[in-house]
Order: sequence, then structure tokens, then C-alpha cells
Amino acid sequence: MKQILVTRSSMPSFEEYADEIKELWDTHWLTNMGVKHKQFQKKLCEYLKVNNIELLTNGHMALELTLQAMELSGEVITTPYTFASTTHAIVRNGLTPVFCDIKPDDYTIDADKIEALITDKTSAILPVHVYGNICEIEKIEKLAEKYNLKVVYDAAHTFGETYKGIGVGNFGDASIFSFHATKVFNTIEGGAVCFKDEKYSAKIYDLKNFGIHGPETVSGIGANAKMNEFCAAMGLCNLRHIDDEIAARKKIYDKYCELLADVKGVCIPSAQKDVKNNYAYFPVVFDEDKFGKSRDEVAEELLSEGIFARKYFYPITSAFDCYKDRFNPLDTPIAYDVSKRVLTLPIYGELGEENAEKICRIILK
Ligand code: T4K
Repeated sequence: MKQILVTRSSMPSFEEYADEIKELWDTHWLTNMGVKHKQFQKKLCEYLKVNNIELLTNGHMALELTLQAMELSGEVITTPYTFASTTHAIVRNGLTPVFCDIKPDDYTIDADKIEALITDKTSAILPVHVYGNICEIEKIEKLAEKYNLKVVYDAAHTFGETYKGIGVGNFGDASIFSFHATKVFNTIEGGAVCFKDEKYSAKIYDLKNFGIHGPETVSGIGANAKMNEFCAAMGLCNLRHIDDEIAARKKIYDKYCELLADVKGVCIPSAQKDVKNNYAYFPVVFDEDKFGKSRDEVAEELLSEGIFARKYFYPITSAFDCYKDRFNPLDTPIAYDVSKRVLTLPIYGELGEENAEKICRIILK
């Protein structure tokens, strides 16, 4: 039986990639901010409509080192409805995540519930543009101004998106992106961060390159989180095809919407106002009482037909084993509830509308 996975890395042709990396065999310059890194950085700034971008080894290190660069302390308000990385980045910086609930319509942080969680220990808000849904930027900005808090967006899912025509990397004090193999846009592994204040670009550069300032000068206590030339080359290739990939994803997304809209007990995404979408994920939330089957039953049925839908994001991070006895998942009842009912359906450019139809047929059966 042919398997369909939740996503499939988009790749250029072998020849295109081989052509892109050919010069590395002449120069033998494979990493440490080489030519491909520089070219890719410049091209990304243009595509993402941002003034600055630092490239890193992956999205997680971009986030973890950004929090470190901002010298945050105490508590960070965030949501548990996300991938492990968001919460781990906070905890691994010695900070305490304070979990705010999400909105039931787009699963992003409920900005109206943030203020009640702010204490004299709060230093930042870390909202997640989950599935590519943009958070309530204006409300969050107002709160940050009022309480003098930093805002770091986990924009791992929002490559290429705009809000009111502005590149999503421009919001908050920083926004981090993931270029992992499973993302709309990939550099095999990779990540990046954009800052409002460019002074942080120098800080993150130190943190990703041992704090080295010259062959005999080390003035910062940095780690190693540089993007290498092969990943940057993959980025240069994939960037040439990104608009086609997003357009192909839109067709799948529209097909799912067409076939699953108006089905009782099935909640599908709705378009956000003023947002240019990248169609990163297609989350479906099942109401067992109305639909007649639970999320888990639907997932099993799909699996029996070789279709690997995924339960992103179940469990919520506050329910992880590693955080047992530390957080209470019931503090965020909406996130907890949605996580038990959500299934993200396969979506990627090469999936094809006929496969999307097949997936819907199985669900509706
Ligand atoms: N913040 C958020 C909100 C995130 O979602 C993520 C990552 C991060 C931060 C951190 O960014 P990175 O440090 O990862 O750059 C995957 C990804 O590994 C992860 O990047 C992503 N979020 C998360 C949502 O999904 P898994 O453990 O579910 O991946 P895996 O290996 O099960 O792969 C899923 C499917 O993707 C496979 O069934 C097939 C396909 N696939 C996978 C790989 C590895 C490919 O087509 N090619 C591949 O090379 O975490």
C-alpha cells in the first residue's frame, strides 16, 4: 500500500542542487559564514521583507539563543499549544514558562488572557503563530508597551507570510523561523531570527559562533549554531520554487475546505483577515458527539489506509512527562481540549488533489 505521510520535504531537482554546490568543491569552504550563507541571507531579507536576518543551524537554536541574547529573567508568558521547542527554549534558559490559554478559533495565544498573568517577574511574551495563524499582533504590542515586556514570536510556521502587507518577521522584538525538512520552506535543517533592534544581530552572531571576534579575540561566551554552506545552498534552490510550492499547497488546502466544510462536528481552518497564508498545516478538530467518531478513531482509520495524519499538537507541552508535577495542563483548558481532538491532515505541494479527495472520502466514510 502506498503510504502518505503528513508532509514531504520539497526539494529542487538533483541537477539544480548539484549545480549550486559545485563551487564548494573548488573552494573547500563548507561552513563558517561562506559565500552561500551570505547570498542566502541577502535573498531571504528580500523575500521575507525584513531588514535583517541571522541564519542558524535550526529553528530551536534560533529561539533558544534569541531568548539568551535578550538577557531575559524570571517568567515568560507563552502557550503550551506548540511543538516541544517553544517551551524547552524557555526552560533551557533558566526561565519559567507561564502558560496562557489559546483561542478556540485559530489556536493562537488569547491576548485577552495575557494581562492577568503578568507579574513583577514577567520579562517577555512568547506567542506562537501556530499552523501559520498570525497572533493578535496589535493587542500583544500594546500590552508589551504598557508593561515594558519583550515580545519574541515563534514564527516557525509562518515562512513568507504577511500581515497587512508587512512581512511577519517584522513584528515584536524578534521573530524566529524554522527551515526544517518538514516545513513549507526548508534548508534540510535550519532556522533564522529577525530583530527589530539590530544590536541583537551582533549578539546572536556571537552566540552562534563561540563569541569569536578575530583569530586571537574571543569576547563572548557563545555556542556553535551556524548554518553550513550545504544547507544555505539548499535554501537558495528552494527559494526559487517557494511560490510554486505555496500555490500547490493552496490547491490541497482549498480541496480540503471544499470537501470538509459543512460537515457536522468537523472544525476546519478559516482564513484570517489581512493575512497572506502559506498553507503550512491543515488542522481538523473533531467533535465526537456531533461527528460520531473520535479524533483517535479517525486517525486509526486513516492509518489503516496508509495515511499518516499527525496529532500536532498533542500532548500540549505542559502535559509532557519531562514537566510532570511542574505544570498543570488543566490551567489552559481550551489548549488541553483542542489537543485531544485535533488531527493535522497531510499537506504538501506534491500531494495532489486526488489524494486530498481520498483522505476526505475516508474521513467522511
Ligand atoms: N517552534 C515550532 C512551533 C515548531 O513547530 C518547531 C518545529 C520549532 C519551533 C523548532 O524548529 P526546528 O529546530 O525543528 O527547526 C517535526 C519537525 O522535526 C519540527 O521541525 C517541527 N517543528 C514539528 C512540528 O514537526 P516530528 O518529530 O513530528 O517530525 P517527523 O520526523 O516525525 O517528520 C514528520 C513527517 O515529515 C514525516 O512523517 C515525513 C516528513 N519528513 C520528515 C523528515 C525528517 C520528510 O518528508 N522529510 C524528512 O527529512 O517533528
